[in-house]
Amino acid sequence: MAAIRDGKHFRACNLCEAICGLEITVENGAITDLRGDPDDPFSRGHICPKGNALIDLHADPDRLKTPLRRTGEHWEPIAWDAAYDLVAGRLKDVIARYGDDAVAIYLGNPNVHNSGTMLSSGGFLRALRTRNRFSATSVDQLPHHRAALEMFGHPLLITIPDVDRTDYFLIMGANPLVSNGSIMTAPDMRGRLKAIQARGGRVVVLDPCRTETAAVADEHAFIRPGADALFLLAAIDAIFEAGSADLGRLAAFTDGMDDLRAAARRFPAERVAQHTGIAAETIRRIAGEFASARHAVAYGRIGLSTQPFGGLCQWLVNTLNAITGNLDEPGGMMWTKPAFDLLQQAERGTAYAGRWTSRVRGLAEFDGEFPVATMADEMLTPGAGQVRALVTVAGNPVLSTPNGAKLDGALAQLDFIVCIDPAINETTRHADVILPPAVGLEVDHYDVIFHHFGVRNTARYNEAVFAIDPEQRYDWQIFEALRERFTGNTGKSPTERLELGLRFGPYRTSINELRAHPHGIDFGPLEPCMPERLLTADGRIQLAPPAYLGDLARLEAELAVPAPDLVLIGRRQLRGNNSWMHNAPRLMRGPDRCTLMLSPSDALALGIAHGDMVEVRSRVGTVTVPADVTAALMPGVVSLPHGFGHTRAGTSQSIAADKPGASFNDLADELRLDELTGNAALSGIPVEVRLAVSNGAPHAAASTNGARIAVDA
Ligand SMILES: Nc1nc2c(c(=O)[nH]1)N[C@H]1C(S)=C(S)[C@@H](COP(=O)(O)OP(=O)(O)OC[C@H]3O[C@@H](n4cnc5c(=O)[nH]c(N)nc54)[C@H](O)[C@@H]3O)O[C@H]1N2
Ligand SMILES: Nc1nc2c(c(=O)[nH]1)N[C@H]1C(S)=C(S)[C@@H](COP(=O)(O)OP(=O)(O)OC[C@H]3O[C@@H](n4cnc5c(=O)[nH]c(N)nc54)[C@H](O)[C@@H]3O)O[C@H]1N2
Ligand code: SF4
Ligand SMILES: [Mo]
Repeated sequence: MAAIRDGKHFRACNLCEAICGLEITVENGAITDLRGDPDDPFSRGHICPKGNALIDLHADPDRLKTPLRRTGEHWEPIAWDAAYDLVAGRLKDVIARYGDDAVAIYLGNPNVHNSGTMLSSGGFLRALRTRNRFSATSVDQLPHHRAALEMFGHPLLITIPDVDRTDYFLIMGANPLVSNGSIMTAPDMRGRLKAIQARGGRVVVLDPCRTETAAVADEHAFIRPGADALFLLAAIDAIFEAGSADLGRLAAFTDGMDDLRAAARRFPAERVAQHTGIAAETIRRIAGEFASARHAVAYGRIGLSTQPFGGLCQWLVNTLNAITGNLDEPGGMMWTKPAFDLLQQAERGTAYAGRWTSRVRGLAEFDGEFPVATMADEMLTPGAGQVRALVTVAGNPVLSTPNGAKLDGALAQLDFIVCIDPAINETTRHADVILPPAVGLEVDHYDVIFHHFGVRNTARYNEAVFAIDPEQRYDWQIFEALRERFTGNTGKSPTERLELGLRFGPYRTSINELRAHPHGIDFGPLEPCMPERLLTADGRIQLAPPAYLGDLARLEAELAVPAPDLVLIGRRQLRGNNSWMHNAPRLMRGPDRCTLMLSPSDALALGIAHGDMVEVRSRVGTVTVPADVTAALMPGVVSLPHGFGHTRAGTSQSIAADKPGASFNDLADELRLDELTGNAALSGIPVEVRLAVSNGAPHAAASTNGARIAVDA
């Protein structure tokens, strides 16, 4: 479909958390230019290769625009109303026969990048009344939510690093130069890191991989996967022992300082050094530098969350910031005040977790969801409450959740699956009905979630660039149509909801005001907001919640266990987005990127040369991929990107299938969880690696750290 009008369109990119402003030029109904919007006060013209891929996504011939129903091995087009009737009828049948919990829901990551879904899916999903709700949260940021809830009283009171004013940025388990930042909406991370250094500050990276971010940092240290909680406790202990722990203004409304001090005492630097791979004096030096910096902030992301101690890690990141006077202070960890504030109606002391448990593994719910690592169990284990049907929205859990092969098998035996998704991928290929919404440049956009994670308070609303064809539907229309078939009524449109939220939000703004500022409005830097914004029952910060103190015994036990010889970690790549952008031609040019990175010393010991095909085996599966021998990897650690493995039959992603790679999650063990939060432990998986097919190159032909960066950038 042609663009709505010729001329320049300004729009925030919906692909990742950086929400860069884009300037899109349209002539004769088609895009002739797409670049970073220099007038966006937040992104200032920044763009990455994925931004341009919005053009490919829009034009993708494999993208569905009208519903499909399965007939045996084939897909058949079906009219929208008939599709809605069919979906509602089949779901109601399952519910009538087996009960509400027989329907499961899986919500994938692009949901949170899409205002239509964010603002309109709730009515239909609640009407299903199932407790079997799952999402990408439990393979991602669940530990952040848990820490926010336990310490500050609400899952969304997540802390955001004030990168633009800090003098010491400690980055653990994140690679923002490639991911473009996560739970830290901050376009142009390279520029923002350089600015820290330009004002005399330091950037320090702890990562088992010498990443693109590590390469521009002032200091990088290898840390053993999963050992971050030990490092953080030792750093906290060192700060207490040096007498420099100081809550500052927070002391008046914070509890638990003594408990924290006593807990950290059990993990002095000398005790954890060997396990972390970082010398005791280095731990103490970094702790001292952190405590004495004018403004310092510690930040941990995917590498800290998706590991067996993810809960402890995100708690300790917050406590390290707190005891050095860097919580709720400029240049430290802060909170946003978004124009559309999801916390506006939140009440103090509300329970959000542990209210019920999953049927098969007895895992606790959090914010109404179970850990996705047990979704297949609920489908495969017979008995009352067994899942028989599935609704997915914007997700590909076969590639994105642990033990994807098991889930793949579980999906194949369900009674009914409906996928609200524009692609036939490894998950949706199992659907009985696919309902494809209009996406990307076809939809109006306001970032409901990512303005909550911004390093500044900004807001931006942009209209669609392209009109939709008469036979296409917006996702909110799909949700309303399904809701009506369950409840007999419909709700407010997403635009009405957004308008209400903006009008009653902290800046009393409106869609019209945002329309008048198509580059976005900057409401200024983050501001101290505690204790006013706290939502704990007693209105105080909990520095040492009992659940975390209780989990320390599990961590301590780890100190006695010898490390496995080889563990697997993941990585992100600039030219992809989890599992779903491998069908964009401009991103897929160049070499095969689904390679196993391993250190030269491990390669030598295993008899593997650069470019050899190697077999990687874990408890749950085996994959074969090319080896990339590189000094960027810590010895004892191998790295594979996730989101590949486009090899399964019956998908319709022609470009992706050309360079299919292998799926990390065919190796990820669904039984490995952070036991405290239920988040999947995707990092640090014990594996065996062996040569499968030699490429004949001599062993010395190792690539270098530099070569890897060149491939990605
Ligand atoms: N091993 C390993 N596994 C991981 C991770 C890891 O680091 N390592 N990372 C995890 C993380 S952080 C995440 S967020 C998850 C992501 O995992 P998921 O949330 O399951 O997302 P994707 O696999 O990227 O699939 C996204 C789907 O959304 C569809 N889609 C795109 N845009 C829209 C839209 O606007 N509307 C609708 N309805 N559909 C849309 C795409 O076609 C695609 O099918 O993966 C997790 N899995
Ligand atoms: N280009 C691109 N951008 C993306 C995405 C994408 O797929 N592609 N995905 C988006 C999504 S959904 C998310 S959630 C964000 C994630 O954003 P980030 O958290 O920045 O994600 P990664 O780039 O995977 O960085 C994780 C780092 O953790 C390290 N690591 C692994 N295990 C450990 C460990 O045990 N300890 C420590 N200290 N480090 C460890 C890895 O080596 C890696 O460098 O990125 C988003 N942005
Ligand atoms: S960094 Fe993220 S938001 Fe910015 S252009 Fe790239 S994908 Fe889009
Ligand atoms: Mo994510």
